[in-house]
Amino acid sequence: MRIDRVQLWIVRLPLVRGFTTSSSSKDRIDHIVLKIDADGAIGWGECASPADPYYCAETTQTCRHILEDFLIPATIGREWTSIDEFTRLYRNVKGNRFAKAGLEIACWDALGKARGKSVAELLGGTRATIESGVSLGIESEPAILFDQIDRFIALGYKRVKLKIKPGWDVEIVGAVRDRCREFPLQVDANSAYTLDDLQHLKPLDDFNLLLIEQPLADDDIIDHARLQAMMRTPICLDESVHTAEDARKALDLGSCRVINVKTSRVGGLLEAKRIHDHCLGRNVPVWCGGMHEFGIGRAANLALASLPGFTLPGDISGSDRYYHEDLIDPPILADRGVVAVPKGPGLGVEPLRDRIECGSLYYRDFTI
Ligand code: OSB
Ligand code: MG
Repeated sequence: MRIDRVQLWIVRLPLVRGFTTSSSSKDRIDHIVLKIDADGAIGWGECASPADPYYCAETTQTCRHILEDFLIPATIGREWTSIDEFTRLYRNVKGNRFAKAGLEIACWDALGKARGKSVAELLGGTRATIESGVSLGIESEPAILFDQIDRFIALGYKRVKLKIKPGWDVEIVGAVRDRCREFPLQVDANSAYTLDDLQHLKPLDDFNLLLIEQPLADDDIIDHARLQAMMRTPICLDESVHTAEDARKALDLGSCRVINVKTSRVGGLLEAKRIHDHCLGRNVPVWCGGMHEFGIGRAANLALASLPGFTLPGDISGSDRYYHEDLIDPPILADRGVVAVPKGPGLGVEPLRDRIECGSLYYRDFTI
């Protein structure tokens, strides 16, 4: 395969509901959308980096810079026969994994279309449907959160994830646990704590949580190991894991017992599959996290989550939770908390050009 043309948009969509975590607050999402022409096959990709550097170091604009000045020049016009070979074209580019993921996803889509196979099939997926949970932000009032929880449980979603931070943790999680008894519940701190905050973290052990996601620093696996040794509840890493090697080291150290695999955080589907394979080999459960993806990135996440080791419900909710109108039509939706993995060739979704252009803040076209 060979990429002859890359089209790049920055697309802005307003969120149906604002989203607040311990580290950021947003009411709209700016993602880069990529379209590649490769040997006559079209591939779509999405960079799901946040616009601000509060979750990770990358932003929409750093992704644009790295794509325009390094990744696209390194790959356009070059021959490749596998995704592994494709990613080697930019192996000298350090980090910047959200940027890499956008282009890599587009290659999977084009490769699938060229071979008449879905990306899920190319990856070795075994599931036709995915169990879906919801990730609920920090609210100004507990009652607003309770209403959200009631609504999504009634819709059939399979588990609830609550964002926590100091001051919105033990009390609120306890109150939610009292309201929804046995319902699968987990929390995500987005790095809001240190080991000095044990008075906030230890009591979480009493709430029968599935896991506690990224309680400590984004660049830490040492203190997470200390914390895991003190807690019964499994710790799950998100921000700290960028590669399969990171996953191995974190598991060797005992820093976590579960991993949240995000296609975009780890540089694309190939590295995400490597993390999955490593965890499956060690009997470590994984689940597919999300970054408020538009339909393109959401479809890539579904292909990933079709792999057999994704045994916990993911953050791949229906698009209607996030957007009034997605870039793809029909949008990806949940039915009683279950989302179907697209079956068509490639990612199996078709973005609408007018929706992209309507939300577009920026456009550039690259040809050989
Ligand atoms: O930490 O998992 C996270 C969204 C943006 C950035 C980071 C995170 C999240 C979510 C929402 O939790 C996941 C989703 O619903 O797409
Ligand atoms: Mg997280």
